[in-house]
Amino acid sequence: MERTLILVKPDAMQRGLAFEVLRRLEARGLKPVAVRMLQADEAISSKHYAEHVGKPFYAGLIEYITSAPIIAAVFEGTDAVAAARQTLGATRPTEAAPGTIRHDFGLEIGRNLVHGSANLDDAAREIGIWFEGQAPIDWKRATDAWVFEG
Ligand code: DAT
Ligand code: MG
Repeated sequence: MERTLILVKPDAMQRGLAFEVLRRLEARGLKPVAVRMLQADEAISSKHYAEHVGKPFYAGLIEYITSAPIIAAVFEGTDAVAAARQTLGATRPTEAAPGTIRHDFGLEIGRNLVHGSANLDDAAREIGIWFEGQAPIDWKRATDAWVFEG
């Protein structure tokens, strides 16, 4: 089954919304298989956001993501990458659909609370970055058969 990398960003941590963000993904049916809290430094953040180097918002993005602790998590499930992105909502909160995390808790693109991998290749790459040396846990959840048909 697919796995995707989620980051609860500093604004969600500072605003006391960290576990609301994680709760929404979990309630959707996605299964947590790895979690860690850390304060990101420039080195790990620039690896994660390598595709954005040189863009006008890059410096602010690195400053933001390193400004407070974050929670990195891996969620597993059917179409986990797309499903998580759907629950997160569009990158710009004012363009995100009602009911999504970014819509319901955010207003500005530079304070959009949460990251989710964009595709399967990115998910594998990002899980490697944030969980180097910490293997996700393959576990059978008691409710799996009620969430996953197969
Ligand atoms: P996403 O986080 O939805 O994958 P992205 O990969 O295009 O979006 O950008 C990464 C983050 O960078 C995004 O969550 C917020 C910030 N960002 C993107 N575009 C921006 C812009 N035009 N101005 C300010 N910040 C931006
Ligand atoms: Mg992205």
